[in-house]
Amino acid sequence: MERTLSIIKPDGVERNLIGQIVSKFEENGLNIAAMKKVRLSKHQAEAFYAVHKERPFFGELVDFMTRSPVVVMCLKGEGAVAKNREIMGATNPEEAADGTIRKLFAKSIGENTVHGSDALETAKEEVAFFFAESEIY
Ligand code: IDP
Repeated sequence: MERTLSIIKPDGVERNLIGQIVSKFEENGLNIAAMKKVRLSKHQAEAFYAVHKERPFFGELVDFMTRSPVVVMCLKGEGAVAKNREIMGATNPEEAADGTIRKLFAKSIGENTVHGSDALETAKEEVAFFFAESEIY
């Protein structure tokens, strides 16, 4: 069993897509082990995306992620990290496979509806960024 972090980004929450996105995870065998809605502070968004701080889009990314609430989830299942990435689709929605969340819902490479941890080690750190052990079922 693996755990991974998923975030429904502001563009997804603003468009009332929470239910449809959560259904995709459940239909594909992932279990929602923890879930909450939060409004990220600038400080939190900068810390969460610290790996991208030298990228030209960093400021835009932080502004986007803080403009309205997000839904954060700990997903659990066999091969959850890779499975979540598969369900999400490529970063750029134009390159995302048919049926993926980003192909269905994302508007641009920046406003791409969902975040998912990219590896097991990052997943551990990202889950711990948002959830205490006692909140994960
Ligand atoms: P990922 O979310 O698919 O793992 P990353 O390359 O880790 O993709 O980028 C993190 C996030 O930064 C993306 O999901 C997207 O929101 C944003 N981003 C990535 N590339 C660009 C870009 O070229 N312009 C604007 N935003 C970008």
